[in-house]
Amino acid sequence: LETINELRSAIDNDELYLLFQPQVNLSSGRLEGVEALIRWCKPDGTQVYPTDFIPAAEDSGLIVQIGLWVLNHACLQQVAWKQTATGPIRMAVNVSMRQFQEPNFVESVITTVQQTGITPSDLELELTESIIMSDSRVLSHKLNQLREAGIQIAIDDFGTGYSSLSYLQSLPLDRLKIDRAFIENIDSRAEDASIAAMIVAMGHELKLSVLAEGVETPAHEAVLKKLGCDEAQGYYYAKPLPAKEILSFKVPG
Ligand code: G
Ligand code: G
Ligand code: MN
Ligand code: NA
Repeated sequence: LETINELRSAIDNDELYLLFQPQVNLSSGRLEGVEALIRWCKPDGTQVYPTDFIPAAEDSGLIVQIGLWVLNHACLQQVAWKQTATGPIRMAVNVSMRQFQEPNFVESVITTVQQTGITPSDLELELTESIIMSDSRVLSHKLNQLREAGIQIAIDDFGTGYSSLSYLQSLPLDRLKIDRAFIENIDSRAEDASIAAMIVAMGHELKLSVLAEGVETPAHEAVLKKLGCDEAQGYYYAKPLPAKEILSFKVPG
């Protein structure tokens, strides 16, 4: 409860901010997009990580307000970047289950898109596999509305759930993000390399782009390139960075 009261005032007092982690195209070696990741700095300087406040924010429903704050700031940042010489950078925003379940979720996203002026296809919503697995007509209706609006959809932490090929085929999706658990030992455990290979093949079969999360070493990258994985994200390229560092970011190698 203490956390919730502090978090409520954090929104009003500008204690929340965003970091952005680069997403790199593995064939062109170019910066393709960024994932927005929320941070909270308390007035006394203490940093609180999302794993320590997102669950409480979900339980209390405060995540709805926080989610809108994130979406608005991420879109404004993308629009500002697009006006620089660097050109467009896709902006990925995490969405929690509670947020997605709000009856006016899609409407609020579309309103934010219009108010910020972001090109809808420059925005990607990251939904967890558990949201996708909540098989319902409401889910597919919401995804179809987002698709019609031109907004992209990625499945985050993919491979940890049990989505089937035929089920995924019925949904309007754009990208699979391979969970970092499968990347960690991709260069040393044949089983993990096989799972990653299967996800890449499955994604491509479904005409989806595939991004590997948690790429930490050149060896991880080498295996993923060999598998034909489209994009990668992780500490090898950069940790989540303040906005002003994104424009000077250079892909290693
Ligand atoms: O940034 P970090 O790796 O510490 O994130 C930890 C977890 O918090 C991840 O699961 C990430 O998806 C989640 N997270 C980070 N930022 C946001 C956000 O803006 N909204 C939601 N719903 N989750 C976020
Ligand atoms: O669940 P989600 O994929 O949104 O979580 C993103 C989280 O993963 C962020 O908190 C980010 O800090 C973390 N992260 C990003 N890159 C790496 C990495 O290469 N290794 C590890 N261990 N964590 C990472
Ligand atoms: Mn994510
Ligand atoms: Na993830």
